[in-house]
Amino acid sequence: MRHGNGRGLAMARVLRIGAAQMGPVQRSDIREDVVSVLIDHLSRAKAEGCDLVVFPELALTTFFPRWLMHDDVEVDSYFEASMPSAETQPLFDFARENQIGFYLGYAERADEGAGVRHFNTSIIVNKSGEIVSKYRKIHLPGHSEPDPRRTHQHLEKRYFEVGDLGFPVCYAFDGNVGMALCNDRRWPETFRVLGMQSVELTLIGYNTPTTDALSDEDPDLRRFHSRVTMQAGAYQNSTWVVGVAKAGVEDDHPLMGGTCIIAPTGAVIAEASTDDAELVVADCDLDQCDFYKNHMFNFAAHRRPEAYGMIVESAGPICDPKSEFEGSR
Ligand code: CDT
Repeated sequence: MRHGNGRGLAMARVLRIGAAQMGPVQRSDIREDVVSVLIDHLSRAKAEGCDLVVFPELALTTFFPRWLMHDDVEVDSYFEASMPSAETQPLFDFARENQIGFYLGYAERADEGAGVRHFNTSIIVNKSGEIVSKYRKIHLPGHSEPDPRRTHQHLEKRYFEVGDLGFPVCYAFDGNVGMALCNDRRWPETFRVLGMQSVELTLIGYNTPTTDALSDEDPDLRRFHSRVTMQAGAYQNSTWVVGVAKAGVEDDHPLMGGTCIIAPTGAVIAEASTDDAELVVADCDLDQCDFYKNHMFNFAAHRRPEAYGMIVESAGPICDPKSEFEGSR
């Protein structure tokens, strides 16, 4: 449906989006200082006329899953027990006072009655400074025990539970907005579940090391993987995608940049040019999703769910004809 302007004319739904690639956050940085960096991004974005700013995954802290920690107090120091909190309230105040929304990734400590739980979380805050949607990361990469073969650890499975909120899509900023976090972008299932909810704008924050801890994978290849998965997700699900990095050398560990804004065509229309703090701005017409949603990717007309059952029957492959052939010889 297109929105009228009261005079019978349809208006395009153009959102000006700021993708706020952040520089590194060091272990020694305190929350108040990180929040003021985020507010600087919001101010610059407001000056450029943005409606919405997208921040990275775990934007308030260093990427702490790279370390093995045994002290629960130390671990909890990276988590937010409430959102907003005294330290993060200025972000919400800025949003309300300046009529600008944001997406924010952070570590969530949830005390919901059945014990304390920990999630890698993102939220969408509207122009009134209200949280309108929450997502808890589903694809947690890495491992739960330290791995001596690795040059750096990736202990997300140790510090976070698998998200329990599915992949929500909410109506905000005049469109259907969904969220994912970092490793989720590598999985087509993420985008398809959002696509099944008619998503028009998909917001993704990430922290991706420039090198792989177990291989000598080329950094350019890793950038390519980040892009190709988001571009495919955008095109195949007729959605804008905003992918935003925390970049630079964080506590001696290089994180890649590559922040970009991708149209429903799959084309990158704006991108960061450095591995440092940068605000990437683009005008995103949500109505541009309609053509693909109505034609090439008209799901109702063309999808064949009767042939897709094995995708949800098990996590791993359900058969391996080559192994079966070799086993029978
Ligand atoms: N934060 C995050 O999900 N990072 C992962 C790195 C995986 S390496 C074990 C990513 O997919 O970018």
